[in-house]
Amino acid sequence: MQVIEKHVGSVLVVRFDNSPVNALTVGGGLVQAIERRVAQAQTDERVDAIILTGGGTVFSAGADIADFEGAPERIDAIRSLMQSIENCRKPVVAAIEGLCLGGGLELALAAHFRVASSTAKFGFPEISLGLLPGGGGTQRSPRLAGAGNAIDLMLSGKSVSAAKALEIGLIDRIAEGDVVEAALAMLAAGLVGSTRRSGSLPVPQDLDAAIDSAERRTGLTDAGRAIIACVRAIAQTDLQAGLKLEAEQFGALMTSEQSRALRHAFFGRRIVGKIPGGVRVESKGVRHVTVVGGGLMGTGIAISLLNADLGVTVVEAKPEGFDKCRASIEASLRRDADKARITAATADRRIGALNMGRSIDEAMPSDLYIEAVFEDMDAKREVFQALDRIAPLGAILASNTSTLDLDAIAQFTSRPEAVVGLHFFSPANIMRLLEVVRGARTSPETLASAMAFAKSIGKTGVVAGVCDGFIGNRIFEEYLRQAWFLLEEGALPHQIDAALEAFGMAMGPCRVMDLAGQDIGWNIRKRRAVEQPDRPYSKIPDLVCELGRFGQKTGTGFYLYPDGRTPQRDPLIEALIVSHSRQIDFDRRVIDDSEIVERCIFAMINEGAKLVGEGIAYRPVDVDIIYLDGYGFPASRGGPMFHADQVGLPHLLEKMAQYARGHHGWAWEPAPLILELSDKNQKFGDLNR
Ligand code: 3H9
Repeated sequence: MQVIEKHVGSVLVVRFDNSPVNALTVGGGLVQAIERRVAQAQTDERVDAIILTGGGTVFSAGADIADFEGAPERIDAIRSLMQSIENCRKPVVAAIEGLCLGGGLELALAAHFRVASSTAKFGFPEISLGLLPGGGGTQRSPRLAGAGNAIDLMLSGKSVSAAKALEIGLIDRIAEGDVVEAALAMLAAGLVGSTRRSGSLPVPQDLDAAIDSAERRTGLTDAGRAIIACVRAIAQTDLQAGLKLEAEQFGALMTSEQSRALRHAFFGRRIVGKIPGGVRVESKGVRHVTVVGGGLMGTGIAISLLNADLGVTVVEAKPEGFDKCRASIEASLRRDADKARITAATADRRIGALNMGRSIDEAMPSDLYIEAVFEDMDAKREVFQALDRIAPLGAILASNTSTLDLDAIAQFTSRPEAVVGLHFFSPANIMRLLEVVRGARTSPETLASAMAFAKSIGKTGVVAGVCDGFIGNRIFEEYLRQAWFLLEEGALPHQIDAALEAFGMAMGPCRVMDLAGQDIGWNIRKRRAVEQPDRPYSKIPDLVCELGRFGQKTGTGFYLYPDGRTPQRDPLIEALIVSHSRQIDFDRRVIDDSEIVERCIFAMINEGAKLVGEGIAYRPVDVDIIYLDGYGFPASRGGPMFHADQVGLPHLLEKMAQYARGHHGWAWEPAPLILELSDKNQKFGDLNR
């Protein structure tokens, strides 16, 4: 059933019934079902007015995003519904409780009157999917709320409260109590009548000023520009012509790679939360967490836990570390209050939820223990043996290791089924990604609970199997390997960074390693020289490290940092690179940007495919989300594996074969999964279902 209808006197109440978010699905028939009810009510003499309403927590989250993958004409049904509502000769009232987003808000705007509960929320999130409001939103919202307010809503994608929506004219009333009862009372009192309340044209000067200011914004996307074009049309044409333009723009955006990539990421973030094999992701109810180790990582983890309103104990043995950790946590929470992100009372409450201990024995009984001490097996052994001794049965024991063998760590306890990896990314209170590492003996309940915990603290949890570097860093190593080879073949750091930043990476690899600390990569390369002598690296980053240039923290790395932050080319490093090429007898050549991008990104894809093939990553989309949420991969490209599907696997293999004939061609052995998919004429996307 798509709608539930009820006659109350002469009013027809139509309640949407499409759990969980009342998506306005065309494929599933909700849109057509609402339109049918509206059409029937027009001719039904028993009906004088119609109320459209949703559920308690969601009026409607908008159009069904899955519909956009099908035939574009399908979407016309939504516009037809909006027109039927607006043109209905009997008053149509939207009674709104909970979330009213995207197409859901457009439906409300097409109605003649909008009454909402005080907790309702309104927004146009389409821009985050690379789209514009395509159900009349670009035309009706400026007429109701003013061009400036409407543009702000559409370009930001953010939601506003019912009070704000009332203030700007997006809705007509806030109801005390039940919204349907309130709508019925208003109809009975003749407050709604049959007059249309779909707004009036904005004053031309206001419209021009709003458009001017929107056009000056930086970072406008294709969707942003299309929104502005549609709002501009309000001054030039009538509503119908404006709606037509909006529909055309929506169609173009919907089929663009940018929007397809963003939709892939939307569903991807939800798919990665699912554990194959029907394991239900549910929490054991984590309320109190002990973090062992109050260094940079432990401090960041503690902040993110306090921000999620959990009780936290941080155990730090070193006196100076103890004081620094407490001070950093307090400073971070106070800063949030100063910047009005939270109230002072919330900051106080969260600071009050922090306990500090000097030894594990001082930890309060916790539901989850997160070890964040330095990367040394003996240190981990000591922590996990102690945790095994003190942690209550049923608690989760987690390690934040990024390089060590989780299965070996689990063996330090008598309960390896309760041990899981929680690999936070630095700064842990900011970065959205959390790799949840599944050890050989981690129980499904522990894994499910760790994933539910990730969601509860606002992180995107992605499951990774045990291997050196897990998913993210194992791929990153191959990306860097190509970047460093490119340096010895003819490229310079600024060229590599510029090429990859133009592709869309948040920061090029030379800058990233200067920021993260060149010594981190150096340590890994030293280890690899012993473990994998047949997979060498370029020596160039080692030469940089040998000069004591570890990046921003030492003031110099690949670049100079005169102001501490902004990279500046350094002739000394460029000379060092050129001289190294000479030493290894390599004739430097001009390398174009497309080769830089292909080699770095294709190496990433190849390793990603190996990880999926080995079962370390459940699905290609897991790799995509890790790269989008943890490594600055451009959102508009949907992640490395989605990008590979756009490039085409046969073309990818061809290019890899070409690079395999070049410098250090051994690094281009194709992942068996790519060969297999390409043979079967399939894509990575086929494995995500
Ligand atoms: C639009 O409206 C275009 C129109 O302007 C024009 C048309 C012409 N469609 O996030 P959750 C699924 S574009 C389909 O885990 P939460 C979601 O995949 C749309 N499915 O819950 C998940 O499925 P599963 C503009 C949707 O409580 C389940 O619902 N609207 C949609 O954490 C639960 O979702 C948006 O962009 C959808 N629209 O968050 C809003 N929405 O269980 C997108 C959700 O199988 N949605 N699903 O994994 C959201 O932001 C969040 O889902 C919401 C709830 C805040 C609503």
